[in-house]
Amino acid sequence: MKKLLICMFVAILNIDVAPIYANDAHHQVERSQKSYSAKGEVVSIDNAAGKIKLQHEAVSELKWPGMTMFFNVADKALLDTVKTGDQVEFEFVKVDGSGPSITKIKPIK
Ligand SMILES: [Cu+2]
Repeated sequence: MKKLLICMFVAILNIDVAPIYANDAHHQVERSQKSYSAKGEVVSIDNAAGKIKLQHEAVSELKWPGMTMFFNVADKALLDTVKTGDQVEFEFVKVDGSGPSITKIKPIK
């Protein structure tokens, strides 16, 4: 019984660690915000600014119509995985004050 209690205690501790991590600036976006997925086409890529312009389909969860717009990327390395003209599927989070930020993107084959 004592062992079981310790296990439960450890489990609770682990849960408590997550929010602390979420306050870390680098992990805040991924861990504390809902991400949305959509498909679109790469219109242009701005490596220097870490932005990508996508013509995306409607995102019903956000009540967004299809449109062409810039997205930030969580990691500039993501921009090397796609090129202008690619059909892509991507995931993004909404970041207060700085617009949507892509966390995953890949060409549709
Ligand atoms: Cu849009």
